[in-house]
Amino acid sequence: MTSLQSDSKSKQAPLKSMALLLLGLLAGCATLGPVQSQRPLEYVFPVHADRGWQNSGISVRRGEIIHCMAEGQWGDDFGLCGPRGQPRTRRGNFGVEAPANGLLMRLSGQTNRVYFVGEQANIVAERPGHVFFRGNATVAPNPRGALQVTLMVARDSDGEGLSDYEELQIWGTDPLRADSDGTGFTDEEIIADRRRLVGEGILRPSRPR
Ligand SMILES: [Ca+2]
Ligand SMILES: [Ca+2]
Repeated sequence: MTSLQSDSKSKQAPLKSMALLLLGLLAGCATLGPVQSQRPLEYVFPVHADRGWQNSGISVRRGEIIHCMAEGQWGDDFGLCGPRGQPRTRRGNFGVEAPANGLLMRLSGQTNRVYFVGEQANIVAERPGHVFFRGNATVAPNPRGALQVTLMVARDSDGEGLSDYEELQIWGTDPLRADSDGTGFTDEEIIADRRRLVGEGILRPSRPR
C-alpha cells in the first residue's frame, strides 16, 4: 500500500465518525422524546380495492419506522390476488413501478414518494404526515375485496435504521448512539449481517424503492 493510500484510508475513519455523530444529532432533533422501549402498538384496518388513497388515521414523525403487514385478497374481473398483486403485470401510475393491484403506501402531502408494500415492508418516514394506502390500479372492472393491514410505528432515536424497541429488546445496542461500539459502522450495518441469518424479523427498514 502506498503512503498516499494509507493516508487516504486513515482520513476516512474520522470522517465516517463525524458523519455518524451528525446522523445521531439530526435524528435526535427530528424525534424529540423518550426512547421507546416497549413494542409499538399495532393498528389494524381494511384497505378497499374500490377506493382511492385511504387514510389510515395514523400519523408519523420524520424518522420513525413504519412497519406494514398485509393479508387478504382483492382484485377485479381479471382475477383476485393478495397484497403482492399480480407480478406479471406491472404499473407505474403512482410514481412507483409495482405489480398491478399490489398494496401501495404514501404519506400525506408526499405525492411523489410512493412505496410498494406487498405483504410486508418497513419504511422510514421521510417527513411527518398521515399514512395512506391504496391498490396499484387506476381503472379496473368491478374492483372488489379488501386487505387487512396491520401497522406499527416505531421510534428510531439515533436515526441509523434500527428501532429503539429492537435495539433495547433484541439486539442490545444503544438506541441513542448510531455506532454503539465505536467501530465506524452503524448498529444497523452490523445487525444487517445477523438479520440475514435470522430472517426479516420486525421493524427492519427497507431501502427506498
Ligand atoms: Ca436506532
Ligand atoms: Ca443505535
